[in-house]
Amino acid sequence: MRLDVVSIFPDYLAPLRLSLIGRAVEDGLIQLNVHDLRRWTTDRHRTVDDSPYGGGAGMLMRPEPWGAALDDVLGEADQSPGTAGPPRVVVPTPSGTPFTQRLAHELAAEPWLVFACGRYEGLDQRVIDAAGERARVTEVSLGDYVLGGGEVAVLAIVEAVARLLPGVIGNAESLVHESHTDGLLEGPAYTKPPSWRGREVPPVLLSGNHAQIARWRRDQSLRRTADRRPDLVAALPPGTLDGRDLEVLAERGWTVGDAAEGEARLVRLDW
Ligand code: JF5
Repeated sequence: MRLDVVSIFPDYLAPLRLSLIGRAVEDGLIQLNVHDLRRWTTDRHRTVDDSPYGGGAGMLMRPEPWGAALDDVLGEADQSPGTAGPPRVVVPTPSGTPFTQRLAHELAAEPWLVFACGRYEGLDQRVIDAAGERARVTEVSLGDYVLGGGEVAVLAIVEAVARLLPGVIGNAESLVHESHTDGLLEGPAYTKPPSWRGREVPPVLLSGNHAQIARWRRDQSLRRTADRRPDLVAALPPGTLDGRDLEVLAERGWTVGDAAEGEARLVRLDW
């Protein structure tokens, strides 16, 4: 996979040369190109920002350096083996579509990703619109908070995507589990020693009874999901839940609602 990142702080992307991703870059599984946006400025002060039309607080990124940068980077299509077509362009922004494990898998199937890191209040919309006529552009959000720029979001997205590439994780089994637990949070996990500072590992995990262990883990996942992520519980298809699942969820106030119209769904009775 080829990755290009355009940023006014290219050093921010240095962690991509470390650890798991660094190894994949060294091994040639990932071709990583980090570009300084200011290379495409033409004025004495290498300006990348300006004030927004219509007024308002903060600054925006001027379109000209971005236009020139994307012309050059997207123009390299024919020179890279395996990247004959246009890349997928990813623009991190709090107003983007949510980044999920599903989107990580989708991006991992692309041969070429280009990341555009905004700073200040983001990019002039015409940069996104113009790039959209030459490539598939996806504005992506990591969550409902505001970072100083897109760089840290790119680190997170690249880490989530790279570990899905064949050969990046030695142990392919660690990826299998993830698809199994679809839609529920992982519950608590324990390792040795069995007793630590007066705290015991739940005895069921030491029992050797695999059916009982699986049931206990599912109970823990359901409870944790109900406590922390009611949105995920509401999205569970009731048809995939057994009687014990419903019992555990009922402890947290969830029940299968009236299927008068459409599909049956979980609802929370709050009083
Ligand atoms: C950014 C304008 C980009 O803050 C983020 C972000 C938050 N969730 N996902 C991404 O990106 C940097 C800030 C302001 C454009």
